[in-house]
Amino acid sequence: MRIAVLGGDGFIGWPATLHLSNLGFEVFIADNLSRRWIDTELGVQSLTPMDSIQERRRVWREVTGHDIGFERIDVASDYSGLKSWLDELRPDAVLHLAKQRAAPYSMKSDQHKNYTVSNNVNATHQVLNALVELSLDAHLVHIGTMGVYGYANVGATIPEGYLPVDIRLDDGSSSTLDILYPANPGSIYHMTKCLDQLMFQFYAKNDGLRVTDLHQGIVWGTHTDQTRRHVQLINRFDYDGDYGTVLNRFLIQAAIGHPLTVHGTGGQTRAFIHIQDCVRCIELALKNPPERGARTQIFNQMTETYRLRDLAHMICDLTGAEVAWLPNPRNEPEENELVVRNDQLLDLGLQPTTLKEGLLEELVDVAKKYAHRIDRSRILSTAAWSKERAERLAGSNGNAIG
Ligand code: USQ
Repeated sequence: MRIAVLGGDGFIGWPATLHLSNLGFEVFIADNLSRRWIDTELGVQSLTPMDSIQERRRVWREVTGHDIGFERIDVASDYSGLKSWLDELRPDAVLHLAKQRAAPYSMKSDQHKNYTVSNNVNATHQVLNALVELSLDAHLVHIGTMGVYGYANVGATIPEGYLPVDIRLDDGSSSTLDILYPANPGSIYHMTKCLDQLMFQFYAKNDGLRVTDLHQGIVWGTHTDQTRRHVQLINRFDYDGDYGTVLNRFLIQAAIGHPLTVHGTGGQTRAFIHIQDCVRCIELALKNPPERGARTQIFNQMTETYRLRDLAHMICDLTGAEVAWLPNPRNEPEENELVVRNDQLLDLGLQPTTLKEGLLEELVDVAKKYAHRIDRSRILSTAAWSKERAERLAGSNGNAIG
């Protein structure tokens, strides 16, 4: 199978590329290297030292004999570049990760909101548009988010994308319809993923495109079997307040003796998946496309749910860390329940890696090894969801941290 990976230089794109290349697929990356530029903009760096994309590909070829293609293309703004690249490749599948993927970054300022919306929405639309224009029957696999469902306490299990609803008809009878689960985004970033869903719905219906949307939970971990093969194949690992995600952040904080930055009560419950399972799920999705003419196939790509304060306590028990209870910069329910169906990927063969399997310790070790690269002043999350929350944050001045 020939696969075009849009955004193959990122946190998921890179290990996914290696995983697919290792399976013997022909893999070609298009990436504008924006994640590296955003590091420069923010003045932070990955905890792990990353080589250039060219060097990474060279090392992979040396280690495995497999080539990975690379073209520097801005998927969101360079439509003709994207189209001619796809036309030349004629891939069997397109894996789409060419997104600004951080909720806090998307909420930092009006400019970051504009950038996130224009980049993310245009990127998805230009890919769909190009596939139709080129009459390319490639299976599009997109990394979406569990965040499209929101975190309201509905009291019912979250289904995989679609909700059967009874509609009361004018004659008093009723009819059942499967609708996209009501979108309930919690940030500008999550909002773009809700908009993606509508674009997929339209293009699957109107043009018969084959689309799989993977509604992914929070990814934790950094290494996969393939990134472990050489020190220069290492994956990026974000710890800062804009791009670091909660579990990886807590583990890094524990490793360097920083109190764990729990927002609010820590009563937020979220879905999680390890990076190794994430790349396996991508493989499973690629191998199991929907039929042409079918609706978008939606899989919930997560393996466990945890309440944040339980996670924090688990890490404190493991490492002796302490918790800092911080004002929450986000508008989100203080407490929520989350029960999620994920039968489809399990049925396809996913064997979940759980938090209990010793990988937490591995991450603490990675963090200790590279602790000298951490700028402690970049740990707190400063992007606030509203002006009122920004004032509260400024007032607290990070005082909860001893
Ligand atoms: N949180 C803390 N302390 C921290 C950082 C985060 O308490 O130091 C809390 C947040 O307030 C939030 C939860 O942890 O309640 C999750 O935050 P996060 O930054 O780990 O994750 P999120 O912003 O939701 O976004 C991440 C990825 C995104 C992906 C999403 C999956 O950046 O690309 O789509 O996880 S999900 O959360 O399931 O929507």
